[in-house]
Amino acid sequence: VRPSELISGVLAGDRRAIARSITLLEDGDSAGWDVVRGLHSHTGHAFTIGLTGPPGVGKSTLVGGLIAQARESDQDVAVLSVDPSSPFTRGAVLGDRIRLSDHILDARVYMRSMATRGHLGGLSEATSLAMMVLDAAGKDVILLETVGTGQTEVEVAALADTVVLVLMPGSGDAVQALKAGIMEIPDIIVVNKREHPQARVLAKDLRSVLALDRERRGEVPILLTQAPTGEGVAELWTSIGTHRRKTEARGGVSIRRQAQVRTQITRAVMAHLAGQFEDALMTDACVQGVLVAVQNRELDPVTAVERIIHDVFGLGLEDASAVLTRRAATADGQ
Ligand SMILES: Nc1nc2c(ncn2[C@@H]2O[C@H](COP(=O)(O)OP(=O)(O)OP(=O)(O)O)[C@@H](O)[C@H]2O)c(=O)[nH]1
Ligand SMILES: [Mg+2]
Repeated sequence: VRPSELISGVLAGDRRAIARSITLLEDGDSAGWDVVRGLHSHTGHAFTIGLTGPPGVGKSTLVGGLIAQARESDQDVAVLSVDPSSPFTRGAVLGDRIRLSDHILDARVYMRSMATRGHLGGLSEATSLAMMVLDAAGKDVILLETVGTGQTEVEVAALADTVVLVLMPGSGDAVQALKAGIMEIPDIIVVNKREHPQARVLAKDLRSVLALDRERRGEVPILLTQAPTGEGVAELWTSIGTHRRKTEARGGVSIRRQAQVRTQITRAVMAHLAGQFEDALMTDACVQGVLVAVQNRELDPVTAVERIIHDVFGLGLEDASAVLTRRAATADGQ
């Protein structure tokens, strides 16, 4: 299929064209870049909601509830499930599919999972481009589910306009991560499995952690839900709407998007360059010569780094040593 056909297919909302385009992006296929180029001017409409949290807390079940809410207000929905730990899930995660099966026949709900295989820009780049495809396909709401509370997961969730952290009784590690500032404070926190006797204790702990954050104190709603019965889901939907209106009123959505664009692009540049230089380092004869010289103790490692920077970047030796000094200065500053 040619990129031009994929572009017109996506713009018409064709599911196969959407699926094919996202697969190209997962694979880092250059045809995918052409699709992005063609679709970009048709984006900017979709609102994205990120749900992140430890495994098994009920994210997918909540996503099912949120789909129902969006469909009640006659909006087109897409769901992207992103699993950073699993490079081999393509198309659909079966378990999620079963959980979301209520919506499987609805032509205005599109669901898929995504992962990447050795894609240089990484999962967050591929995900943000996939979101662009869904946006161009006319989706009003994109629900982005990521498993986990590590760096990559939070990075992916942060691509959303509203970030919802889902926890349940037993998610103490995540509370500690929030407390230690390792995990960024989300826009909304959900304590799911609220019928559990410890749910209220967790909500209380979270409130005391948030109280430590001067800037956002009192700003982050903590909601209790029971996803399978739908209890609290309407309130979550309302809360997401409130966050959306508040940030839009402050111009916050666009500011956030601007920040995302900057981060995304600089990261992508660095990732692609790093990949390219790694290849060069592995194959370049001069570089290999320098490495052998260090092994044989004919050359010290500092001079070796300077030489390689000189070779690969084509910088003068003095500039190469300035690169080293600058890096040392940055490291000291941290
Ligand atoms: N008791 C109870 N069980 C729930 C609740 N919400 C979800 N579950 C169950 O918890 C299990 C995991 O739910 P999922 O929605 O798949 O959780 P998830 O966070 O998407 O899981 P991963 O994607 O694997 O990280 C399922 O068996 C759900 O039926 C709840 O509020 N109460
Ligand atoms: Mg899930």
